[in-house]
Amino acid sequence: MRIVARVSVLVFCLTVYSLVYLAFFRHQEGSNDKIQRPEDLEVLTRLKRIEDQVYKIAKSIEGKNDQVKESLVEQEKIMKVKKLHPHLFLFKSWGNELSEEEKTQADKLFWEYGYNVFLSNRLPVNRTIPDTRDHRCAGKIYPKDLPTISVVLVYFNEALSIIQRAVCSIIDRTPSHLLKDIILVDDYSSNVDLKLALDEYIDQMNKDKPGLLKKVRHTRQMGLAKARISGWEVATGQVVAILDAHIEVHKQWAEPLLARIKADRTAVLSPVFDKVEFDTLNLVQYLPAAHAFDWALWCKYEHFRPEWYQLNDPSEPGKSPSVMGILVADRQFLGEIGVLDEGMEIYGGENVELGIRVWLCGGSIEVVPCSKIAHIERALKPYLPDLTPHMIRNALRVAEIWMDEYKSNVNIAWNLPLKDHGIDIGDVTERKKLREKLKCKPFKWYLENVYPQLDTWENVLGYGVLKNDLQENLCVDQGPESVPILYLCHYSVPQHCYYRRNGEIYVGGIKSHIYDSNRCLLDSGSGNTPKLLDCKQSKEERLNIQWSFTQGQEIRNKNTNRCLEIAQGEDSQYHLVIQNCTGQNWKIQHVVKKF
Ligand SMILES: *[C@@H]1O[C@H](CO)[C@@H](O)[C@H](O)[C@H]1NC(C)=O
Ligand SMILES: *[C@@H]1O[C@H](CO)[C@@H](O)[C@H](O)[C@H]1NC(C)=O
Ligand SMILES: [Mn+2]
Repeated sequence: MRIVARVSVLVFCLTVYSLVYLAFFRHQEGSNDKIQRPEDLEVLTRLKRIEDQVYKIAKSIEGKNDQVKESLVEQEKIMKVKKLHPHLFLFKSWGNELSEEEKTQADKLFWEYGYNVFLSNRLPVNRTIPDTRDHRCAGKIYPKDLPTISVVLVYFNEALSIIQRAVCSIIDRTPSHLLKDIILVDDYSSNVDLKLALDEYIDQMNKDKPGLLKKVRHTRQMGLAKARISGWEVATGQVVAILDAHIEVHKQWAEPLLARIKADRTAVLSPVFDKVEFDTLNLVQYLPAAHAFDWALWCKYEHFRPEWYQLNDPSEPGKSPSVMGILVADRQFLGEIGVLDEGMEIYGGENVELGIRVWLCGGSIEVVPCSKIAHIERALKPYLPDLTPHMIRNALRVAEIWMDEYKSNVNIAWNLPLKDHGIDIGDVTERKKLREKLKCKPFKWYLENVYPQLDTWENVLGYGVLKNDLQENLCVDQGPESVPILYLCHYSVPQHCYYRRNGEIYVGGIKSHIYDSNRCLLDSGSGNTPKLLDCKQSKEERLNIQWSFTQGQEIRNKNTNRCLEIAQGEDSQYHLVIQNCTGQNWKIQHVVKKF
């Protein structure tokens, strides 16, 4: 059977200091689609249908030993991509005029850092970038007596010229009486120029303004959350901005943030990012959007709430369920609500944890359109393992501490059993105590008031692979088009099925948001071929998408009374069919509520 693959675009949280787009081909179907930007929704929806390969983007910081082992695997995948598309990345729209020697050098640097260091080293560190703010921003007047700000830049194996450009932009574009210090947090980088050469640069900068630049260098990998906390600890400004180091701040980036926090010290803020292309280092303007996530706790862009659109002024701050990672907050308030969860490992989920905690424990999150930051979206970074295990672990931890009766949704999203999944989430007692001490609201409040677009999945009864007991090595699979198939069990997304109390059966994943539609199994009423179609559309057309199913028994369509069964075709292979019920039995992998 042909192996079918489709592309999914995963959007990782921005704040990933070594976020790595590890682009490798996963030869299987996947529908783990993440939405990029509201204005890209249409494009992405279309892409989802036609794209044909899975680009998995991954990143991680890993303990040395694991890294060596796993990096070999990752390296192999990257080599494969490299071989298939030698110039796919760096030279697609840049570098035509370079000599072969320069190209080789640029390519080497690119594979080392995941962005164009060759070019970065040749651009002025004080380059100007276009003003991409809404035209209303330039006319805004901010109070004179704003709070002071500390800027924390967290990085791991960043190029020196990139860090210098970030620092330079902050110094040039923040009013000097407000800029208290810039704290460089090195989470155990290995590249040499971040040692002596960076120290020399710091000394030189501090000649003009002693103490302006500070460096925290860790002697072992702390992971994103702890590295950020360590920067917060050193900060002395009234406000602290915790940023990536591969950024450049825009003109007047600080004033709108400081003014908001002056007005409300419990507001935790995010600027709006522009994209800096990894190859040309050119800027692509992004429009403001809220920051949010799905039940796997992958971050995604989200529409603002309707009230924001009613303002009809895109320069106004908008409420947001979460942050992508970059955050700006009153330093003391951030401390009062527990900064970040130190129990988070490596990467992932810590931004969602912050978002939920801030909202539930007395604050709010806002995206501030007049504050803009240009951020390099890396193309890839080799030598690093898959971050998924860390994502899962951290997501389960967030669920356990914050999500009350909804915590099982994280298990469902990752297709893990509800109990005994065997994943160690660390000690959560301190964080649970913090939640009690701060008298935080229940998670239900968050779902109802802050992020109602999240589907609560309350009526999901069963999830996981779906097997017929006549052929237990075969699983129901979404198949290539709109016809579900039987396929050797591989337990990944295309085979993830869901049974809901309303009788719907999804094949090939479940969407986290109510505005998205799932793919429903249906009996077209004639013929023997089952179909898989958009649920909302099927409902409108009154197609037969409701099934009665008891775990371990038949799956019978409520309208046509026919069953989902398997039958041997002329090729002697088993196929998925719809036919008069003959008493075949099905089991779904995990049961949420007995059915
Ligand atoms: C950048 O720095 C150079 C050297 O100090 C200076 O001549 C130039 O005017 C600066 N450019 C900008 C845009 O500030
Ligand atoms: C299926 O059952 C219906 C109703 O019992 C019957 O009319 C029909 O002939 C059956 N079809 C087949 C293919 O056996
Ligand atoms: Mn980043």
